[in-house]
Amino acid sequence: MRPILASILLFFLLFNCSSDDDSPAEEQLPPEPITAAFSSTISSVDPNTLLVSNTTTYEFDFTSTWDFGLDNGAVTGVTGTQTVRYDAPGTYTITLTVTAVNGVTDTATATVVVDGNGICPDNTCVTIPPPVEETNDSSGLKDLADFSVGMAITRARLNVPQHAEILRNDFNNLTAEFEMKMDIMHPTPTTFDFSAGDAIVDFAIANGMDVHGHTLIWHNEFAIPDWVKNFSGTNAEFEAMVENYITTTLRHFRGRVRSWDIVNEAISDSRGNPLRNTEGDGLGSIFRQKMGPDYVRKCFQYARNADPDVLLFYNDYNLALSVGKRAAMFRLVDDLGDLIDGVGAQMHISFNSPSRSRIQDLANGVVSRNLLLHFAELDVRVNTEGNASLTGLSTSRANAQKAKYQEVVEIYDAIPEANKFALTVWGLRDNETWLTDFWRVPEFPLLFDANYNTKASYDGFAEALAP
Ligand code: 9MR
Repeated sequence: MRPILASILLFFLLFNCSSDDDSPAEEQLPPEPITAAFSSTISSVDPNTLLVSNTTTYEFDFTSTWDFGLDNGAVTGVTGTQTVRYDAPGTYTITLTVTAVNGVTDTATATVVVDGNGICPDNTCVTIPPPVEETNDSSGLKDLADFSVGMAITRARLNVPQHAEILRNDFNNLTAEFEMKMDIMHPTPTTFDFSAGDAIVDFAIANGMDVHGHTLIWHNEFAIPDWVKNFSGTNAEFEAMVENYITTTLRHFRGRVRSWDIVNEAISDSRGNPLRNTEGDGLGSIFRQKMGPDYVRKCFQYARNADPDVLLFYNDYNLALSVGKRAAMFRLVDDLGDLIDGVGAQMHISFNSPSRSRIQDLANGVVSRNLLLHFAELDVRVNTEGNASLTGLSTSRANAQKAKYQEVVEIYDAIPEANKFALTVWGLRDNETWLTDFWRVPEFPLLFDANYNTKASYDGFAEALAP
C-alpha cells in the first residue's frame, strides 16, 4: 500500500472509532424541546371570524400544520395570522402541530364554541332560555291579530313583573325605545355595546316574540354619540366607519332580529321635503353631509350585504298627515328598489288628526308598491290644547281616542296579507310616554294607565280585530 493511501485509511479508522462516544456538535439533537403555542381573537367586524396567530418560538427551523376543525382538513406551511370563519353553531377544535428539524413534534389545541350570535368569547355563550309555556287565555291583542302586535320597550322595564306579564299577553314584536340606537351601540370609535339590545332580544326569544331593530342611522342629537357629531376624519373615513357600524351591528344580531329600520327620518319637513342636510338646530343630518345625497342607498346596501335575510325598513313621521312628505318618502323608496322591504310609518297622531282618508292613502301607497307596511310608534294624543293642568281623560276624549285607535287598527287589518308586518304601540303606560317631555304638558296617549289597567283605547284596538 502506498503511504498516502495508508494515511487516509488510518484517518477514517480513527474517526469511526471515536464517533461512538464523542459526537461532533453539528450532529447533536437541538437542545430544547419544541412547544406549540397560538393565540386567537374574535374579529371586531365579524363575530363569526377568528383571527389565529402562531406564537410558537424556537431557535431552530420548524414547520407548522393547522387544523381549524372545519371540513377542509389540515393546512401546512402557512405563516402569519390566519382568518378563520365559523358559520355554523357548534363546537370546534383547533389543533396546531409544530415539527422541529429533528422530527420532534408538539401540538397545541383550543376549543371554539359558536352560537347564533357568532363565536362565544371565552367559550361562554349567552344562554337563551327556552320559550315559556303560554300561560294566558289567548285573548290578548296578539291573539286577535293576524299580524305582529308590537310594543316599545326598555331593558329596565322587562324586569318589572307586571310589565313583562302584559307584554307576554298582548304583544309579540318588541322594539327597543332607545337602546338599539347608535349612541348606545357604538359609544366610542373603537367599541360596541350590544348588552341592552341583547337583553331585549333574549327576552323576546324566550317568549316567542320577534324584535324589530330600531334604528341604525338617525341624525337626531339624542341618537348619535358625540364622537360621531364631532367626527374628525375625512368623508371617506366617515363612510367606512358607517359601513363598519352597520355591518358589525347586523352581524351581531343576525338570526335573532327579524327586521331593522336602516334609516330614520331622513326627509326634511321644509318646502319640497328634500333630504335633511345642513339645517341647524339639530335638524340637519351629518350622514347626508359626510356621505353625500346617495347616503340612504349606501346604508341600505351595507345592510343588505351584512345580512341578506333581515327585513330592511325606511321609517319616518307625518307620512299620513303631510301629502308632500309622503310623496318624498315614496320617491326615496322607489329609488331604493329591491334594497328595501318595507316602510315604517310612525303613527304619532292625535285623536282628531290625521283623517281616516289620509291614513288610508298612506297604506294604499305602500300596498301598491308591494312593500311591507309597519304602522310604527303608534300613540294618540288627547291633550292637543296643551292644557298644563289636565289630570286625566274626560269620557268624551277617552272615547274619541278609542275611536282613533280603532280606526288605525281597522285600516291596518284591512290591507292584504302580503303587506302585513306589524303595528307597534310606542309605550305601554300613559306615564311612560315620550310626549310628556316633548310637549311639556300632561298626556295620556297609550293603551294602559299608570296602574297597568287597560283603557278604552285598548278596547278600541281589540274591537277592530274582533271576529
Ligand atoms: O321615545 C324615545 C325616547 O325614549 C328616546 O329618548 C328618544 C331618543 O332615543 O327616542 C324616542 O323615540 C323616537 C323614535 O326613536 C323615532 N321617532 C321619534 C320618537 C320620539 O322622539
